Amino acid sequence: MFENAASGSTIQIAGRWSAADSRETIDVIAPSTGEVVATIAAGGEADVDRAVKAAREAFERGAWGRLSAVERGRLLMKFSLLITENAEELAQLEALDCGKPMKQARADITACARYFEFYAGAADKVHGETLPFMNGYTVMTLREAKGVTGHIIAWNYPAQMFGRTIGASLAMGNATVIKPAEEACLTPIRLTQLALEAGLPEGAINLVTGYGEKAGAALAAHPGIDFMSFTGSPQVGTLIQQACAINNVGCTLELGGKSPQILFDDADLDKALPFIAGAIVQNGGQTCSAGSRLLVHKPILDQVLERVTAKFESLVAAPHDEDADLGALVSARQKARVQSFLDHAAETGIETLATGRISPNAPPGGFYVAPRVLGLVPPEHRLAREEVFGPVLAVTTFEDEADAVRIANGTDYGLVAGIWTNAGDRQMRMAKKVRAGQVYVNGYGAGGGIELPFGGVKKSGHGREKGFEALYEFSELKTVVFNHGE
Ligand code: TXE
Repeated sequence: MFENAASGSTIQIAGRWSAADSRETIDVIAPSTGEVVATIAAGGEADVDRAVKAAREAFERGAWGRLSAVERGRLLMKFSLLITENAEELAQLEALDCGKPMKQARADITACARYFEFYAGAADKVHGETLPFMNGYTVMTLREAKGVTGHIIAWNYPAQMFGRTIGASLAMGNATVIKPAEEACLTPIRLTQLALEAGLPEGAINLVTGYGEKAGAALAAHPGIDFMSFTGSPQVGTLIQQACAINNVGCTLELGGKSPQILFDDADLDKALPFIAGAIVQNGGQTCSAGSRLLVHKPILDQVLERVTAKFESLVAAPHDEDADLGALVSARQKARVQSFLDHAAETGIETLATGRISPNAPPGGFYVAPRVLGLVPPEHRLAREEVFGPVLAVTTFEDEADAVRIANGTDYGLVAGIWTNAGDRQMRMAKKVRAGQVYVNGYGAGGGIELPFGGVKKSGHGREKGFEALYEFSELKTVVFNHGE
C-alpha cells in the first residue's frame, strides 16, 4: 500500500498531501475479505473550501491557467503514459478496493489511460466558429474553460470515472476538485499522485476524500464551483442539482439505469448470449449500463431460458486474484441491498431460474453474491423497474415490436438498450423508438467506448460524458462580435 493511503494523508490540495482538518478518518475495507486494508482522511467543509480556493488560484493565476491547449494536451499524454507504466500496481489497488477480478481491474486501468490519451489529443482540437451576420460585422465563437469544476464519482469504476471526468475537464483548461466515493478511493488517490509526477501543475487536480454527506455535499454547495459532474444514485443526483440551482451553475448527472436487452426471434442467439450474460455479470452487475432486463420474444422463450440458465449456472464469484467471472460486491451495504431485492422477489412469487456459485476459496468475510436469473418478472414488478446493482438478470417476455417498445420504455430510467434482431428495418425502428442515451444493435458494451457520447434520459440523468461531447459540457461558448463597418 502506498504511503498516503496507509497513513490517512489522502487530501491533495495545491500540491500538498494532508490529513483532514478535523483529523477524522475512514477505514478502507477490502470487499473480497471484509478486512481493513488502509485509512483515508474523512474530509469536510474546511478541506473542500481550501481545495476549491486552490483550484481557483491555479485557474486564474497559477501555472495551469497559463498553459496553451497544446501544452495541456502534452501533459495529459505524459500522465496517460505514466498510468500505463504503473498499470499493474493500479489494477491491484482497484481490485483490492472494489473487489473486482484482476481481469476487470486491468481493463479499467487500460480505459483510464485511454481517457487521458483521448483527451490529450482532443485538447487542441476543440474550437469555435465564425458566423454569418449583418454586413459590417464579423462574429466568432470561442470555446473557453468554465473555471473550477467539481467532480463527485461513484465506487463502481473509480479509475474509469476519474479518467473520463477529470480528463475531459482538464483538457478544456479547467481546474478540478474531485471527491471520490468513500468505498473506493485508492486508485483516485494514486492517480492524483501520478498526475503530479507527470508534471501537472499544483492545483489542477485537488482531491478530497470523505463521506458524501459531508465532503460531497460541501463540494456541490460551494459557491466557488462553476460546474458539477456527478455519478451516483438518483436520490443524491437530485441533491446535487438542487445545490447547483442555488449557485446557478450547471451539472451533468449520470444516475444509472435499468437497461433492457431486447431479443427478437430472428436474432443470432450464439452472438447475443455472451453479451447478455456479460452485460449483467460485469463488475458483479454494479454497472450503470448493466443489461439488467432481458426482454424475450415469446416464440423463443424456452430455448433462450435453456441457454441463459446453463450459462449462469456455470458462473463463479471468486476473490480478485483469480480470473473470476465476477468478484465480491463493493460493501456489506451493497450486498444487503441486493439481498433485499432477492428476498422481495421470493416473497412475491418470482422464480429463481438459475443460480451461479460462490467459489470455495472466497473468504467468509467477503461480500459475495452468486449470480441469478429471475423470471418471469412482470414489467410492473420492482425487479423489472428498480436498479438492483448486483448480478441479477430479470427475464420478461414480449409479444411483438410494439409490446417490446412499451416494456423497454416502461421504467423511469433510459441509459442504454441492446436490440438483437437481424431485420434491418426493425433495427432502425427500434433504435429510434427506444428511449435511451445509447442504443446498441446486435452488440452491447457501453463501458468501453471512450470516444462515444454516453449519458441518460429520464431519471438516468442528463448531460453527456465521453468523446467530444464531454468537452462541450466542460466549456462555455463565448460569442465575440466585431462591428468594423463596410
Ligand atoms: O450512491 P450515492 P450509493 C446507484 C446504485 C446503488 C445506489 C446506491 O443503484 O445501489 O445508487 O449507491 C456521494 N452530497 N448507483 O449509496 O450515495 C458519495 O460519497 C454529495 C448508480 O453508493 O449516490 C459518492 O461519492 N455527494 C451509480 C457518490 O455520491 C454525496 C453508481 C455516489 O454515492 C452525497 C453508484 C451528498 N448528500 C450508485 N451523498 C451509477 N450511475 O453508476 C453521497 N454522495
